[in-house]
Amino acid sequence: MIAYIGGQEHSKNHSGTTKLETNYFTNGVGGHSTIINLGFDASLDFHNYAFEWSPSSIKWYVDGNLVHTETGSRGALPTSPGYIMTNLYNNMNFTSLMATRTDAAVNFDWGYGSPMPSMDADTFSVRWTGKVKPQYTGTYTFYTSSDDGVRLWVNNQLVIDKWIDQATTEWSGTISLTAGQKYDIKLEFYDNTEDAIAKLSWSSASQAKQIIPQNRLYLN
Ligand SMILES: [Ca+2]
Ligand SMILES: [Ca+2]
Repeated sequence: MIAYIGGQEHSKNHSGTTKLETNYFTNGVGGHSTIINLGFDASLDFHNYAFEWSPSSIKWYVDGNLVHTETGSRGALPTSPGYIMTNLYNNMNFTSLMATRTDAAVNFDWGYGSPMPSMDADTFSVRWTGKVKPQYTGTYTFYTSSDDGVRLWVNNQLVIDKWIDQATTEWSGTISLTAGQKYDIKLEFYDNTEDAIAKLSWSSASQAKQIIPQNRLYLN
């Protein structure tokens, strides 16, 4: 499933930032695009974009207001919630939102590229948010591998804080978790120049180190 919110046109001078495009993909099939007039210029102020998945509907929100609903009448809705929400920004400080989608895991090596063809290859940022549900009780170690900066919160605790330009580097932090409980997770990332890499893994005494898999991630 990819639920997507983005400007209809993308450019550095913010033309086209008065509209959003929503779309969803089921097993890779899209074609459910809807253009929404925002009634404001999204580049001028901070606005909150979100969507909510359930088996029977997907709802898109702007500043807490429902702007669009899909119920499957245009094609089957995605059936799995096992994803993390992804906001893509065309600058390094999360103020120029380009698109919202979901990812099945954070395991990206964009090289000298970027997450979207219409995004610049440098000076972009990505924020992933959702929930993580551990299989075991105990102390978990979370690992980021990134180029460049990275910050990670688990259960609203800042466990990795390396908001710096850097070649690919792995950092880690630990937190105690309880099996089967969902915890808020937020990962922030920026690329300044050259390579762009973002990966998120975990391990515990009972859990071999792995990229946090789709079946342990939730949108909400
Ligand atoms: Ca780059
Ligand atoms: Ca870089």
